[in-house]
Amino acid sequence: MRYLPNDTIDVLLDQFGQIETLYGDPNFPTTTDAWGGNDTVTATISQPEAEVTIFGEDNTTLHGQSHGGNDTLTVNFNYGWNDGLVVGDAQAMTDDARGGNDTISVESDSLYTNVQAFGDVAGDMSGNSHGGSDVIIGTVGWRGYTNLYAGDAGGSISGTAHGGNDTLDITLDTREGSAKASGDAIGSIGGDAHGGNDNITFTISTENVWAGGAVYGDSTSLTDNAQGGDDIITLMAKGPATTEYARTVLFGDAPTMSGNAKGGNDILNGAATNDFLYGDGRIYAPATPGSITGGRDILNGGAGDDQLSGGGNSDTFVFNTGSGNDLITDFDQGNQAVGSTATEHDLINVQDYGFADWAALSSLISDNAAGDAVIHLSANDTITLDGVQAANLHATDFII
Ligand SMILES: [Ca+2]
Ligand SMILES: [Ca+2]
Ligand SMILES: [Ca+2]
Ligand SMILES: [Ca+2]
Repeated sequence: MRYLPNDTIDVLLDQFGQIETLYGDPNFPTTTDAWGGNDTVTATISQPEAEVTIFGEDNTTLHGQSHGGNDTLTVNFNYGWNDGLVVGDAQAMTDDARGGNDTISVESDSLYTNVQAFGDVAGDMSGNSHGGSDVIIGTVGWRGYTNLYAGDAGGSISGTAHGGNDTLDITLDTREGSAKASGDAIGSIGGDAHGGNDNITFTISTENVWAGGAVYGDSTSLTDNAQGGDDIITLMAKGPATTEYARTVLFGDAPTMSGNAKGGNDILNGAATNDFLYGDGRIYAPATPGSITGGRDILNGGAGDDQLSGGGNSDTFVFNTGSGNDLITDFDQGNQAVGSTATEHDLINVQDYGFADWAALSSLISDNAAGDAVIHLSANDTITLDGVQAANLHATDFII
């Protein structure tokens, strides 16, 4: 094993249109195993149209037993109209390569600036490679619309590769902007690969209306025999009020699940905005009926009028006082979406409302004109269960 040095690199981009590419360990060996240094790379941008690319190791593939170092990579965006690509380790990883435990900070509240930040690789993870445990802190500024963050890979994860257990903290510090954040990959997770157990906090500004995005616990698609990790996704909203158009979608695993994919057991928390929460995915294409397995997820939309979908398996929906007018789309029906005949038993937790008993709660449940059960938690808070009639609800469906 060759060990590479620990470097400190500081670069100022102070010219209009300046383009810089920085490597913590340039010429990382590709024919022998190597261990990257623990590098600190900082870029500061003070002019428009400047672009920076940083790799904690090198723009190459980590092979064999190679191991990325634990790098600290920072870009300070101080002007606007800038682009950044920041990668904790390399372009790709395969064999038994391991990503380092990196800290990436790309806090941009400057205008028209877009960032892509990936904890391990810009491209794909294959073989039996493993992502590190990375921390990514990102901020989106005014009219940054194509910001992408992933705990492990900008591309896909396949083979028997594993995503690391990462922490992402992304803030849309703007009235107009958007970002996508994934615990593991932006592309698909396939083969026998596993997503890591990630913790993602996504904060949107509600001072206006066009800030929003999408958060994926694992990736944009899970296919083959892929297994989603057990993720915690928390949406926060800062600003004076719930806004009509701030829309964020949270997926415990991935929007599309196909083949024999398995969802992880995820915890999703919405904000005061009107949110969409999916415990597993939204579009299912099982290889055979029932071949996709959902995770046992916990969903809490928070305040606002939220749409909640647990997906397959037995999920818990939690409602605290002031929960707004929410819709559960698939109460006890998530397994049907993947063609399974297995029964599931979802639960609705309304403990925070302090009902005395089932008699008190059941007196507040009635069908609406469409024949769907509506639970009137308070004068301002309701839960509507799409496709379920009040007569079919029982004390055992609730945590009171
Ligand atoms: Ca991860
Ligand atoms: Ca997950
Ligand atoms: Ca909400
Ligand atoms: Ca589920």
